[in-house]
Amino acid sequence: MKIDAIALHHVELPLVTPFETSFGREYNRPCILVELHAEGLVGWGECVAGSGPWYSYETIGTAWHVISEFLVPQLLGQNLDSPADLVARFGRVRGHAMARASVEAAFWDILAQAQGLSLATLIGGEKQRVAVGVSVGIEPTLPELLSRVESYLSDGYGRVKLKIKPGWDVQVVRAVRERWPDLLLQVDANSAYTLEHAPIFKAMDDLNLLLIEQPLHHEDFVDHAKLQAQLQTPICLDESIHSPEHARWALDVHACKVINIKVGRVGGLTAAKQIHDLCAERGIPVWCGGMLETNVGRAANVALATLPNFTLPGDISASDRYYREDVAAPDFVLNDDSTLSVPSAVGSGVSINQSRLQAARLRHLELRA
Ligand code: OSB
Ligand code: MG
Repeated sequence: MKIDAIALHHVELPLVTPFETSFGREYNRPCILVELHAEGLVGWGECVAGSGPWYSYETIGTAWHVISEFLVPQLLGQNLDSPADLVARFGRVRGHAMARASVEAAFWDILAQAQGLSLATLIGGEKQRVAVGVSVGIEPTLPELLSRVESYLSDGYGRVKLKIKPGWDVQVVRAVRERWPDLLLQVDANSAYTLEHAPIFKAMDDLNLLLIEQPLHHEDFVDHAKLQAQLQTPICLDESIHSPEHARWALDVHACKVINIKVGRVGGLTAAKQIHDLCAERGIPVWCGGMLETNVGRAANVALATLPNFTLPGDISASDRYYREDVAAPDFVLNDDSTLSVPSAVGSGVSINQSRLQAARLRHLELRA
């Protein structure tokens, strides 16, 4: 496929409700949408880098720079046979996984269209529905958190993830567990703790949590392995896993028993599939993480989660949990069984709403062969 043109769109949308994690509170969410033109087809990918270097060192600014100066020039006017070909052309780039993943995602969308397949079918997915949950941010008070959880449960979510940080942890999680004894419940610390906090996690060990996500340093495997050895509850790594190699290293040293796969964080769908396959071989369950994506990124997440070893519910909530007016349609709607339906349309299954894109757009760049 000959790549004719690539356009970048920096957009920002207001969140339906502010989202607070251990690194801060967000009211709006930016992203870069990558539009790739080849042989009369148009593919779209979403870059999940944030407004600042909090979750990862990547930001909208670094991603814009790396995509436009280093990734796009590797592709324009070139004939690409496969995603592996594209991945190889980005081989000299160290890091910048979210930038690489967004361009690769647009190429996968085009490839699925060219082959007349849905993205899920193209990558070998088998499910018609994927199990999902909801990630619940830190709230100003416990009563506000309880009413937020209650409202998500009444929407139909069957699995809840609570964001925690020092001072907002055991007591909060215990209160939720006492109110809903059978709820599928997990927590995410976004690296807010050190090994000295081990007693806090031991105190959570009898709360029947599905997993504890990224309690310690965002690059660490060693301390996570020490903590995992003291706990029954599985540790799940998010921030520490940037590639299939990181996944293998983490598993080799028993740093975790579960992995959260995010396409952006691991550098693309090809790498995400490799991590999925490695974990399947080793009996390690995986689930699809989220980055408050628009429907463009959500469609890719839903497709990824159709692979067989995605056995835990993903952070892939329905569209109305994030944005009132998404830049792509149709919206994803929660089914009664806490699942999202996998689009059967050709390609990723969503299309850009041009007027909403233009309304939400802060910056735009077109690059041609
Ligand atoms: O750690 O999983 C995380 C959102 C932004 C950055 C990091 C994380 C998250 C979430 C949101 O938890 C999950 C979602 O998109 O629903
Ligand atoms: Mg996380």
